[in-house]
Amino acid sequence: MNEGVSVILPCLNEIESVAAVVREALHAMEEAGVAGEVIVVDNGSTDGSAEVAASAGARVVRERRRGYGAAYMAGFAAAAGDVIVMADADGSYDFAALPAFLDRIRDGDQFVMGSRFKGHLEPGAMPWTHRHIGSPILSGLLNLLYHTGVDDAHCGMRAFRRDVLDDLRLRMPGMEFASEMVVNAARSGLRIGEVPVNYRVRGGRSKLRTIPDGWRHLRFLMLYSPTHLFVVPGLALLVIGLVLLVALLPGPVVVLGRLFDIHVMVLGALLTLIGFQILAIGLYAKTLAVTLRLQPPDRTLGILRRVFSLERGLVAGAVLFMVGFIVDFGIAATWVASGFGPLNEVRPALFALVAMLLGMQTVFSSFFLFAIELQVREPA
Ligand SMILES: Nc1nc2c(ncn2[C@@H]2O[C@H](COP(=O)(O)OP(=O)(O)O)[C@@H](O)[C@H]2O)c(=O)[nH]1
Ligand SMILES: [Mg+2]
Repeated sequence: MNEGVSVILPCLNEIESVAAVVREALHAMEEAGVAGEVIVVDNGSTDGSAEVAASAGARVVRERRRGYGAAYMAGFAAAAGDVIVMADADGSYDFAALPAFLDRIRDGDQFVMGSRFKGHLEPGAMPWTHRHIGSPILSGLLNLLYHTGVDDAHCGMRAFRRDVLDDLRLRMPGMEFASEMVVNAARSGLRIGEVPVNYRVRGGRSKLRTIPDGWRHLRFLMLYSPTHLFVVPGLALLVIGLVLLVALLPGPVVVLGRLFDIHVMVLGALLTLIGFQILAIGLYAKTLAVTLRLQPPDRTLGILRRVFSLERGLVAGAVLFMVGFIVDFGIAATWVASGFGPLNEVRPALFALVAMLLGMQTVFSSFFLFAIELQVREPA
């Protein structure tokens, strides 16, 4: 390969390993016959890691913002190479895999992931809870939601061509940066390759905090897909709620010998309203994400754009509201006609309440959706 390679190592208090890793990376590049540099990105080491890394031959970059993602973003900005290789500064990744990464890139892969599960996993290198609980759950969810096809989504050894940086849209400052990169590579339709890497017991202490960092990954995966976070659960609750509400409107229902009555209808009203709220937030989120070009248009948005217009929303909302209003008006009229006698019209009253609320929500949600579409989009 005649292009330069930049190996980037984020480093937070890795004095035990960083110098050896820098030398290992330089040696691997030499063996592979490629020119390049090793950049160590430090943002707050207090153990002298930066100085040691520099003496071992690395270029040290300092970043003010804390975090694994922030460190990498600073490293990418400083990199001179056309190909960027990422790895930890803790001695855990075996640079024997470097030529395989470069081969994949040469073959046209735009983003290459390491896989520790396909390489040799040294006993004790990965805590049991990460290997058998955290990693399968987070990798599984990532692939379920974003179809990346990557087998070890949290492997820290990766490579890509610098010219795909814009497609990767990297923003996340913490450990969730690792997920962001894979999700965006898949979303941008990059050609993703995979290479086995050996994973060894690290020197020093891990900076990954299982619960807070696991949560940051999970939070990222949820936030990044409004369809799964809002639209699907919202629609499900809305449908269940509406079925209960409508089925119980005429009167109690007996199913399998059990009597379902007004309380279940109240539950139906609750689910309907909750479901509608969640769905509406999902549609705003989806529209915003696509309008701001944070994600490409997808099927959910396609359907929304075909079905929705401000005018249709306003008419539908007004009709719903009027239905509720007429039902309530009827109840009031009966009451007046009976000389303000006893009244027990809870079922239709509940139905009317839900219809009016949904009607109002539909009207104002429609204005809001329309405002996002119209005002947030960049001028052509
Ligand atoms: N500069 C910098 N490096 C970090 C930070 N957090 C972790 N790192 C480095 O990122 C790499 C991955 O972190 P590590 O603790 O090994 O996590 P693990 O591999 O998931 O156990 C290591 O080289 C760390 O020193 C940070 O906040 N700033
Ligand atoms: Mg590590």
